[in-house]
Amino acid sequence: MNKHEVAHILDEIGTLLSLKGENPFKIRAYQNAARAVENLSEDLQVVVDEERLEEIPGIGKKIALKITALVNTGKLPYFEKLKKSIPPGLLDLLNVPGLGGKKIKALYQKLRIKTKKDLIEACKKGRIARLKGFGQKTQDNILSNIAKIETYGKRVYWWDAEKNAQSILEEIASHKDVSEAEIAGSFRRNLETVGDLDILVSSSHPEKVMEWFVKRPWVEKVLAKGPTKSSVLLKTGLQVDLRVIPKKQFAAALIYFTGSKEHNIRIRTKANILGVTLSEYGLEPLTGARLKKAAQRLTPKVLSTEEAIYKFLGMKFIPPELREDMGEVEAALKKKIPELVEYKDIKGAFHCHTTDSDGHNTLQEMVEAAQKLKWQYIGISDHSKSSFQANGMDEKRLFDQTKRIKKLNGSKKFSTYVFAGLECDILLNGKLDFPDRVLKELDFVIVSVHRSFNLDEKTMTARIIKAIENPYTTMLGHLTGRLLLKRDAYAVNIPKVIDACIANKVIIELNASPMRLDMDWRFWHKASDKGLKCSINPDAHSVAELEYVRAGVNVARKGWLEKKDIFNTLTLAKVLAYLKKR
Ligand code: DGT
Ligand code: CA
Ligand code: CA
Ligand code: ZN
Repeated sequence: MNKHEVAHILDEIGTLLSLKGENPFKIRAYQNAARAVENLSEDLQVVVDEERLEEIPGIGKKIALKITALVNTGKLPYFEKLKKSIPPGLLDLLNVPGLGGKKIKALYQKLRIKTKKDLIEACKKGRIARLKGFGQKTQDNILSNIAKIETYGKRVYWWDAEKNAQSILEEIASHKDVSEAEIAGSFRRNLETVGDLDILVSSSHPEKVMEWFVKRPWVEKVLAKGPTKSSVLLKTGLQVDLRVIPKKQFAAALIYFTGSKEHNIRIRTKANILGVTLSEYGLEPLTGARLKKAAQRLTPKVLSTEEAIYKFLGMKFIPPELREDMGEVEAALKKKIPELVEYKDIKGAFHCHTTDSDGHNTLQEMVEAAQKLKWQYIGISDHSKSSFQANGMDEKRLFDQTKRIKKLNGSKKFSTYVFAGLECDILLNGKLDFPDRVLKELDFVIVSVHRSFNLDEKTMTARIIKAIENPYTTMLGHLTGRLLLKRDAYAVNIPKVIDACIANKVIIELNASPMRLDMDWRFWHKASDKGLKCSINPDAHSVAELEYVRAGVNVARKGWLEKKDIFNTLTLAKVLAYLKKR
């Protein structure tokens, strides 16, 4: 069992314990251990073999034994027993936003609610509203959240799909009868959520590959099995479609199944103008007058790679993440495809939390982790006092933190420089949570909305623009407050906010948390052309979450952004100069 799978099970144990009403310390121990394992920089198997698990902070003796069992045998009787002791429907209730272990336990004990169906019924009868600790508002929220889950369907975060995708792809690619293997579909296009994984392989023995594929241990259920296409469900609920394609059609099929549908339609039309048809099976001459001329140009080489096919169509290669029919076809015809930002261009990151507010790691741990990532700098921005739910800091705690940051920089203990900042609440009236006198002492200020989401668009837009106009505002945090698959964006006029940021030289963050990815990629291309700068911010609440920057880079690419558009591709010296000037 690899570290992701082990971490997943430890997390699940924490959840199960919370459903049982176990003590919070025990629950937190499992959650911390999950994070420690996920964050491990060396091979988990090696650590287990050398019996060094307990040396890892966050892993105690008891949990170390459980991890060892999981890694060595893939099984854990404790976990199996725990699962059996809880009605299966209760776990499903955890998917309802706003319901945690504690609430679910109360619903079960007091109203015998065991499934989502029970819950809907109880809401409709008004029984939840009457329950102590719940009330009318909670009941309304539960009902609307359940409706939301159904409309969002079974999509998963790109980031979660990725945990399965890479290892599955590698396993399939290493099969001896497989010559090429790629993931296509929305996953390859770096869409923020994916409906299913589409894997394409080329092989001259499709049946053999299919037989083998549906019998993989990670397959939970086979949905369909055919000679060239099969669909399976993974244990995580994600669907994987595998298609086996003859070698000479692979590139055309890869384009077709990468999509998007809208992009495919555009390039197919272009092909028709040239006298050929483009389909998943390749390029073929259209019948009729131009047949001969087109057919002459259709040599096998034209079909050998995606690049060659685009070239045949008179276009530059279009990176998969741009294939959304949002101007990429026109750009490719003019040979003007942007040079998209890459993770290696990133020099550091802002918007990181610590234990000084609601983060899980200390300042030192965060900086040490940034140093391991070879970042030149890290920007610490804990919550401000109005975010009391997130343990926001008052003035005294804020200045205590800035002092410690200065000292840390002075000590030269880490090669990574630390910027002292703040994620400052935008209050209801658009004012910031601290007066200018406090803000001016900081290296940078991110302003974010964390409450009062239910304003009309005009009021919300004016509120946010007022915060942007504060002279100490450096960046705007998670512009719309959306939580993908969970909570819709609040009403706000995004183009107006973009214009206000450009006018006030305020950077907009691309919040790289895989649950947010906010501001949405669909706005970046136009905004950056107008002069908006983007900062790819992990919004990290633990050292492991610094990795979110990778998710942010993916989405920045999808938004056509280049290195020059991204603030945190600047070197430390340039960032220092920029922040000083502001
Ligand atoms: P998803 O899975 O909902 O996140 O989105 P996709 O884009 O992965 O869609 P999926 O899995 O239904 O199909 C994969 C690709 O196959 C899709 O991006 C484009 C191609 N495709 C599927 N159906 C059609 C179709 O009816 N027409 C065209 N032109 N392409 C299609
Ligand atoms: Ca798909
Ligand atoms: Ca599919
Ligand atoms: Zn925030």
